[in-house]
Amino acid sequence: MYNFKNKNIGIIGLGLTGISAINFFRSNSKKIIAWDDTKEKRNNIILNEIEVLDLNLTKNLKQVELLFVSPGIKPNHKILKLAKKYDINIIGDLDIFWQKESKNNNKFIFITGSNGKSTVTALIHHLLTSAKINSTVGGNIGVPVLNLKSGLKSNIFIIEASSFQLNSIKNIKPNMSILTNISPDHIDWHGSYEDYISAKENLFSKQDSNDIAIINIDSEDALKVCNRIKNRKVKPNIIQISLNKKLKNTIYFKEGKVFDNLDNRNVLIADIKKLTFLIGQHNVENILLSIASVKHYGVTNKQIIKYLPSFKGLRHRLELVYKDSKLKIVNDSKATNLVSCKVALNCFENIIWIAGGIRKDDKFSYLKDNISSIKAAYFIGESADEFISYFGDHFYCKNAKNIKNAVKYAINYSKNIRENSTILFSPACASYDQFLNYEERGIYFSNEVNKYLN
Ligand code: UMA
Ligand code: ADP
Repeated sequence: MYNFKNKNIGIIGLGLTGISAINFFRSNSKKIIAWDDTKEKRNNIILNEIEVLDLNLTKNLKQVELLFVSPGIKPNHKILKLAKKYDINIIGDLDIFWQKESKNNNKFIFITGSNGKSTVTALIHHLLTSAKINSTVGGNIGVPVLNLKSGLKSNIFIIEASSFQLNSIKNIKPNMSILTNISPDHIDWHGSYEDYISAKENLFSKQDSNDIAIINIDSEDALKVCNRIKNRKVKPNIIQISLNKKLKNTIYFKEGKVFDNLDNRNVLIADIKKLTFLIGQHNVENILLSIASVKHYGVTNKQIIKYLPSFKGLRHRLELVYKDSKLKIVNDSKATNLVSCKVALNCFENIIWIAGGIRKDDKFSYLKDNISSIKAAYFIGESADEFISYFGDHFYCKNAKNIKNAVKYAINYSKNIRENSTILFSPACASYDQFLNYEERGIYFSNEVNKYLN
């Protein structure tokens, strides 16, 4: 238990999470000292009761008794190193949220993974609310957990948790933890792939036999996490999900159909085509995970058949932004790594691909089996030439520099091919070289398409 009252609280990072922390601590502490490395963010804080002081300076940091850290701040940030040196407690938003809400009659589903977190989080929320079960959604999906309103007598909190947030959690013990998959991502933040994996694994570390872990074991490293949990003395009940392996007590997919075998009765739920408009095998994985989750909270197979088809997917994830008889244009701006890009490339033929931005620590050879379905590519941002040097021997490539040019070139190219084609914007890279985030990038892409085609 943390005691905030009568304490001087330091806050680093004044983005969405930092502001949510200010709002929480304004009535829950003695004094707030805030800092952001960006001047513009510091200047935006005009609240009288908050002091903005450079916490990189020891004399300022020494006034702080508890240091709140925003998720984007790397563990090797100077302020965090100094705080450790002076034994100042460091806390993130998930632990405060846990302290605030776990004493009530609430239940908690936490979702993590390298890809598919937001889709699974939103789908679980959709199914629970459709079945009239109280639930609230937040976390990395875009609503800081400290902004979530408590107050309902019993509520299910559905929280998307990033590896950044999970890196430093101390007390969180979800009733249900879900791992969608694991592949390399955010290595620059964590320092190594091993540290990235162990941050995700933290989500399961306090769970015991009263709790549930749902794990998609199709990625090698998620299987390893699952096996480590199985080998623990104190452990949660595990539901394994797989598209490749035959498993007991699970929700599984066979020959186009989804089956419920959670209590060994092997009941057909429905043909996947009747359950969803979402495309791609990865979405089948997301659906199996989500069904396994909501069944535990009482949603029936009948309700799943009724409500699942109205989940339309999230913006910027394989979002169809244009369609005519010959051409589809798809915005997949949220594909910020090669794994999420590959699942998109797997969905189409005759692809005119737009990609690029800030590369992750992954290898282009991961996409070698997709080369035959790509007709041409236009690359953007700081990694454009790296893409061209790998893919240039396989299909037509051009450095378009930015999205505006890429959209224009791609649409012109599509006019010259006879087959039905798809312009796929699946960048496989982070957006920060040219945009604030993936959402701004996706909106810009869709606007350019609209400008050009209307
Ligand atoms: N900052 C510093 N010093 C630094 C780094 C950042 O001062 O060294 C400051 C920036 O100037 C900025 C602030 O910190 O003013 C930003 O804080 P933040 O990066 O922690 O971001 P928030 O605005 O608080 O948003 C965070 C999540 N962002 C990150 O983890 C990077 C959002 O996820 C999340 O929706 C939000 O909290 C609410 O929970 C975004 C994300 O990209 C979508 N997440 C990553 C992902 O999904 O891959 C993990
Ligand atoms: P996250 O919140 O983990 O980033 P999203 O649901 O927002 O996941 O999807 C991010 C990207 O990953 C999108 O491009 C989407 O098409 C792709 N994706 C979604 N689910 C999966 C999955 N299970 N495996 C691989 N890629 C996925």
